[in-house]
Amino acid sequence: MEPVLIAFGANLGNRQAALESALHSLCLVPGLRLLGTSSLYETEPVSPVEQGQYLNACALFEGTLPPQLVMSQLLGLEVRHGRRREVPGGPRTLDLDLLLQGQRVIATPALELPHPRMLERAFVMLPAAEVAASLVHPVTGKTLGEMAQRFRGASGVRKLGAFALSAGAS
Ligand code: PH2
Ligand code: MG
Ligand code: MG
Repeated sequence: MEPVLIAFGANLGNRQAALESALHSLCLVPGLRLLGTSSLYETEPVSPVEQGQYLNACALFEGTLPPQLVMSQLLGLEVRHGRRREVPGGPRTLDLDLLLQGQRVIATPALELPHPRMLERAFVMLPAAEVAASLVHPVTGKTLGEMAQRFRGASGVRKLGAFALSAGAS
């Protein structure tokens, strides 16, 4: 068993429904077990492409699934939720990023672990630290709680309510 930390984002369509539906689907994947979720956050887009506000959140699982199979689950769910990769960095119906899986460090074209941009992003680090403060980043050797400190009070990231499984999610 190892911790598997996943970031969720959406800024097109029914954002909350997409995030909750993806969370529900991930809970049904054999080899993944949900340990907890962050709050939902509404965040300003960080992109050169003009677009609407995102909903972001993180969920912590424990799992026995190899990271390549976690990634293929995430990509499949993005497609099922109507993700089109038209504009790089453009708006999206669902974005699922594998941030960390245990202490694995991987650099292949298909998969990078830890996620290469996670440490720069308040919209990732604040929810990540909320659900997994004691996880150690395998490259910096610091906990997510420590590394999220610099984003406390950051503008453009607003905590909303709970990110949880709701009855109608599919
Ligand atoms: N994702 C991006 C680019 N910019 N900005 C916010 N606020 N939230 C995101 O999830 C996001 C972004 C590319 O994955
Ligand atoms: Mg992303
Ligand atoms: Mg992504």
